[in-house]
Amino acid sequence: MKSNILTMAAAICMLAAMEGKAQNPIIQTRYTSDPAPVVHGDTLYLYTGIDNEDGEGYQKTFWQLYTTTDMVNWTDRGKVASLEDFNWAGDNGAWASQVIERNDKWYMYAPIQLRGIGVLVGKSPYGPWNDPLKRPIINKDIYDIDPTVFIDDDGQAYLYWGNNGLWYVELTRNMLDYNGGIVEVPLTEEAFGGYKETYVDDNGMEQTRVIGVDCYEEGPWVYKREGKYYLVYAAGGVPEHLSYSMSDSPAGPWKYKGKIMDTPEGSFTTHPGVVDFKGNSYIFYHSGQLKGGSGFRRSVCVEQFEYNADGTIPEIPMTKKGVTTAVSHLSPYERREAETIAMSIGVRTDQNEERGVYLDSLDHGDYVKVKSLDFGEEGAKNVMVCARKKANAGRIEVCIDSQSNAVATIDVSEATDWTELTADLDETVTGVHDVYFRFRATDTSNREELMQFDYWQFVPNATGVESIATDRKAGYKSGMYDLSGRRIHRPVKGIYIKDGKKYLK
Ligand code: FUB
Repeated sequence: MKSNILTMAAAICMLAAMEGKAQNPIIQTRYTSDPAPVVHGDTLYLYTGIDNEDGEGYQKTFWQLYTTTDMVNWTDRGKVASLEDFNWAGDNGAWASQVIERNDKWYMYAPIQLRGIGVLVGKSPYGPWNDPLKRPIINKDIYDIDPTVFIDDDGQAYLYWGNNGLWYVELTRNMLDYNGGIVEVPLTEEAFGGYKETYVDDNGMEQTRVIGVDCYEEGPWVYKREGKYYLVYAAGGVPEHLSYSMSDSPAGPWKYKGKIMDTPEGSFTTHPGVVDFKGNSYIFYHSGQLKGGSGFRRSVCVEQFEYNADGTIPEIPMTKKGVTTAVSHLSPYERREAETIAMSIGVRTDQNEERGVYLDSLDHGDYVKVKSLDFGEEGAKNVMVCARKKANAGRIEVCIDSQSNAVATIDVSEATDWTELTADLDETVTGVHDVYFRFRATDTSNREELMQFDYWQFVPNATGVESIATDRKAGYKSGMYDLSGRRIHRPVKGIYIKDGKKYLK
């Protein structure tokens, strides 16, 4: 049985598909929240919190990583860190984290709600992580959440955080301690457009109200751009919107600059992450707009924007369209993970030690879209998928630009274990195209799951590339070969045809 998120995601995505090119929310396979983007080299790493699919309230136990090189296709890298990485954490409270790289080490500042902010150190953006302190780096009170970390041009690193208040420390060079004490940032009208005041209402109940036009709430995101310091944050009390302040120094004083974005659809919180990547500026946030979503089941969205000439940030509309233009093209001739997705319907990801992350819960009618693949001038001649059958016999249709334009069909019904299966394309595909992988049942009255899908790769039509198969009959092949005929990755298992009979190897 498909879970809520999937059938409902299907509905919203259908709508999106009808609209043409909708990309928000950018992840459709689960509820993601509290986006923390970090750019390193050619890649944007997006750390997210994961919201529970059932029930109300936050049940948050791990963080999930997604990566992109083009801003339209997101590769699910799986559970990147969890409460289990801290021996002092409980079994809930993996709230909004942020990750930063320094001297080839990666630091994840992660709040464990009610227990303080921890810091994990990893050798790569994927971990594995170590908790060298074995205790929180910050543990002042219950408001120690939402850390944001930033390294200034002079090498001084700062950690800011806070709900219902904003604090910062100057981190030591090893990023694991701080000099001086915790500094509280005054929540003045000048700095944040207003402040919250507590009062007792006519029924004797304690309430809060905003004095002024705006106020800081939580979720700070601090960065420097062209000599100016920016502090973007969730503002206004609940429901939250995004606002920002600027300063000439990381220590302030901050000057309120206005609202950036409205309260997101379906969520009483929002949470910013702002980066420049490949010449463009992007703001990440979360909303409750994935079907089945709510204030406790949020989904990460992104919008592109341009700074005003004076460095201020314009008001940025939230759109369903999101970012639809790829900043670079993926090559279809490299092995691609099936969990590299621009848009999907009905699809889940799962992971294990042996395979890493793979697509699961694939039913008749589900699909994955991958955007802007560059097939080049020579084009592709065939395509390989690595999949395995689950309960129901089915096939993968590989379509170009539209779901009604299948150029190859791959039968997965005999792949009882992970198998590389190849099919020739009905036509040579050249130039830049979107690719759909459609999952179809042989018997559509059987509603059981069809298959799992791990990776795929096209083979170019270039001179010298004969085939990717040990046996080319009937389109069942295994192994991938480079121009000199050398195998470039090991087949998991192949179906071979000899004397008209199929053999599993
Ligand atoms: O995800 C839990 C909390 O919701 C975060 O810490 C806040 O920023 C809000 O997004």
